[in-house]
Amino acid sequence: SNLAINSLNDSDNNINVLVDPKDRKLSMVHMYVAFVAFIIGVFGGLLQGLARGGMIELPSWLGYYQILTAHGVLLALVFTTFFIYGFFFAGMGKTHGAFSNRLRKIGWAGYITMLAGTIITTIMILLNEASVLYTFYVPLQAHSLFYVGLTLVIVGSWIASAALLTHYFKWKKANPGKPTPLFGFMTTATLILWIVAGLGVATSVLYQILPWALGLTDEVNVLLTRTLFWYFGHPLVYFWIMPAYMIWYVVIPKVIGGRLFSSSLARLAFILFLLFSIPVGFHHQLMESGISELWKFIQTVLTFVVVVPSLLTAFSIFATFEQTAREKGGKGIIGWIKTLPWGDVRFFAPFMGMLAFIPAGAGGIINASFQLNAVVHNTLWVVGHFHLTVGTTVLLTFFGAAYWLIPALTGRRFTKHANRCGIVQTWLWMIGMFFMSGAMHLLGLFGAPRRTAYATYGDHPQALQWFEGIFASHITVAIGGVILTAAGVLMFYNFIYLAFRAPKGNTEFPITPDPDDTPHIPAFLENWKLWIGIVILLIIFAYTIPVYEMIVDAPPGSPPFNF
Ligand code: HAS
Ligand code: CU
Repeated sequence: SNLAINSLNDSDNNINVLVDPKDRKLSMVHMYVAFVAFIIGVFGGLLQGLARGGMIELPSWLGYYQILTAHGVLLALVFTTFFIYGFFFAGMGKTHGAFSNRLRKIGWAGYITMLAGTIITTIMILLNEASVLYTFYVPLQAHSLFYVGLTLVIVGSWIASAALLTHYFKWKKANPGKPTPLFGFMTTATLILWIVAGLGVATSVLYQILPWALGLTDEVNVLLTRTLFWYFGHPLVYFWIMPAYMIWYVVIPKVIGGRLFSSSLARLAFILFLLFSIPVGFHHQLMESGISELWKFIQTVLTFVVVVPSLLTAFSIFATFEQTAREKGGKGIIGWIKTLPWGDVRFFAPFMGMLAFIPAGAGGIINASFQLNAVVHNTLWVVGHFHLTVGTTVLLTFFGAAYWLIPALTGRRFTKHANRCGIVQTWLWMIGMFFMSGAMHLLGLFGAPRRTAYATYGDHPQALQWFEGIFASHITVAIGGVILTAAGVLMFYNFIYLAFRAPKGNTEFPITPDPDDTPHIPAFLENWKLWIGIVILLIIFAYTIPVYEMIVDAPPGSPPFNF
């Protein structure tokens, strides 16, 4: 298992040359923001777990909802977004050639706009002027600058997207008739999804929430804000998982010394994500009044359609593993698994993420099953669900990429020491999450609420008995949180080590060659106008009538509520 690590530093001599130093710098500045946000977010999570477990009392100047907001915004929004854009700039520079000076400048403009927005938003949260959680549901009201900051993050990401997309389409123009590299294809699908989704939340913030927070309007249509939020919020979770899937599709096959199983299947999965991620937001609003059952049902059905590309991904990745292992002499029905490079954290961390995604995805299907949602909605079960999906699958995959990406960007070597720390880090994360997320799922089934500091349902004996089980207990949640904090600190150490301390040298940027079927890809897969057209039709179909009803039969507007 150490073989892979020994060879990776000199397996390809021009590896760094292939990402222009200026592009590496642009990518790396994203990583600094990502990991600073990460470590602050981790400590937010620790305080919250301990406070809710009744183990500590928060000081009077620090609120539970304030920390909860910081934790959610810094990890789920800031860490992910900055990591993803940093990864995209590096990967597009590697697979489609260096960015032109003009496009790189646009990339920087996007980065600076996002950074400015992040700083404004974080300051408002730290001042306790924005304790509205990462979903900022109205009528909870934050300082208007909080919304301004979030808008800047979205707009900045659009500017950065313009640079990335232009780079992709320039390649396409320069190589007529050729299928585009898989990395660019997947980046493009993800960014189109992100831009179309962002329009929903931007509309809500600019036309509804901001005027109301500034006192220009007295009341706000709560149902409409939530609908526009989830029109964005569901594709948001796909905006997190799709780059993780990209790492599974284009990086992991190279890391394990194999080839991706199929290029057209991978592309089909990404087109399906693009088409079906948006018209499904109502699965977050199944328990809300004011939306008729028919439209909830239609969006529930579409939710089950968007499960399909994840199943295609599971198939593709598993097939890639087996094919590679058998080529290397792996035998038996499952015995071949032994030939995978278990000691290489570049494989091991994402693999553990994949394993976590099996129960995570199953939990998602439970959430989406209309009637079952009544049992789990607004309980800790949902918090358990997203700590497995984004908190484990996405994060462990991003960590697995960071181990080679950070040294590749800074011109350093990915050492055995870093690899060993990475393996320990991955185990700690999995163990911590097993306790924390497992207990959250169970507590949720017993009715422990989410988005609240604590509730014992008036000390009802039955509730107390359920909430104080051996495993299903807030103490277990807190213990898991402590282990996760240790894992988070270790990851931050790994980042600092790989960015500043590891010996100078080369680290491979692993990208698998496009599979053999690439030249035979059906041309329509690359017809972006067609896909954008279908996306718009699906959105019109799923949202027009229910949104119209929300506006003409508007519920009574709500005045603001502040903590
Ligand atoms: Fe979810 C709530 C439904 C996926 C994140 N979700 C949330 C929230 C977040 C979130 C953050 O329908 C909370 C939002 C809030 O604050 O209120 N979710 C789903 C469904 C899926 C799903 C149907 N969610 C995700 C992903 C997320 C994420 C991905 C982040 C990255 N979710 C819901 C619903 C709610 C919800 C309801 C609202 C709940 C409520 O009431 O509030 C599906 O897309 C999942 C499909 C996935 C699979 C798994 C496939 C398995 C794979 C692994 C392969 C393994 C390999 C290794 C290859 C079917 C791909 C094998 C090797 C061996 C050796 C075995
Ligand atoms: Cu969703």
